[in-house]
Amino acid sequence: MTQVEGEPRVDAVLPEERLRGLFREMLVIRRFEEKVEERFRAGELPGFLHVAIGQEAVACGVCAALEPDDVISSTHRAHAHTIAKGTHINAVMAEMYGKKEGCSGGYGGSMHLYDVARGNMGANAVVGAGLPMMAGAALAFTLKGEPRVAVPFFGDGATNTGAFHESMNLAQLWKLPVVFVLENNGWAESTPASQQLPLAVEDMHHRALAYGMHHLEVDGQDVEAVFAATREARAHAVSGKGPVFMNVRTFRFTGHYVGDPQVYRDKAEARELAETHDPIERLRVRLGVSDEDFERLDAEVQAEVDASVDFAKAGTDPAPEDALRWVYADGTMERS
Ligand SMILES: Cc1ncc(C[n+]2csc(CCOP(=O)(O)OP(=O)(O)O)c2C)c(N)n1
Repeated sequence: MTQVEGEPRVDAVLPEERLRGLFREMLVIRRFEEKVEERFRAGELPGFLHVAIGQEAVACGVCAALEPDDVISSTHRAHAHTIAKGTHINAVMAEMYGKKEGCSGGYGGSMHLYDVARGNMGANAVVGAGLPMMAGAALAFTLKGEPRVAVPFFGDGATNTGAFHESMNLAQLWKLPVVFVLENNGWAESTPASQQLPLAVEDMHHRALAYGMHHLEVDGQDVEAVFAATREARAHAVSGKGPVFMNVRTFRFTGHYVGDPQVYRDKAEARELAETHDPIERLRVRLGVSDEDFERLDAEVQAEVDASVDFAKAGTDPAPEDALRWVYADGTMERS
């Protein structure tokens, strides 16, 4: 991680208790995603499914470093961000099953998870579409004088969209409190970075330099590093010095979507990556969690995830007559 030039160090070190909490959270997300993958393959879940197995430390490290009033936007790979921002897995699982008890009332599904009360302004299936929303939220914070930051998560593929460049440009021009979090896993669907970007993945900070924006390089498999970088980025952005771009290097252990045969990828290499760059295993070693303690915790977490499936299955189907309810304004907004 590179420290922002001239920035004082902020409280960027996690006490062990919080680190243990993050270890548990990362495990919850991993087991949750394995479970939704299993249930999807069993034909129980409608829609399309993208998991972020291997990227858990990014979501958890970033969200742990934010204040409760800060907001995020997410992508088609949204489960980890949503859980890390505080939504209970029961509400996320119920959303997977299209139930009213889901965090989006059963209308969104995997790619459209949101939870405004917890500062999750929504996952978006349109690549790059969360960035202008977060620039807008940050503009509102600035105009109202509120010390909050807006944080879009996005992938390397999204950095090729117009929405990315417009948002970066305006955010820097107006010194908006945005922390841009690039989850740089080197893939956009089946296209490797080398075929979709004129820059190498490690050189992605040039995207920020083009706008004169501060940037940080972060090891996304190390939750402590992600946390520390986000604390610094947040301090910088909220102090009125302008946005920060975080190039967070991470790995996608699985296919783009559940069911992706990954014919474009060397499977042995992907397997090896999962063995050598697992953020959960890395933290397990760092914390010295014994096999016995891990098994106990894992069983507890697995039981919680299983219970979320029971919760979801017992949920209520949205009524067909409510289908357009969230499409149009409900009349509470006055027209001029
Ligand atoms: C505007 C737009 N273009 C194309 C797509 C199709 N699409 C869905 S995911 C994806 C790849 C996104 O890659 P990246 O932003 O790197 O995110 P990652 O999948 O690595 O998390 C594409 C091209 C889309 N959903 N929206």
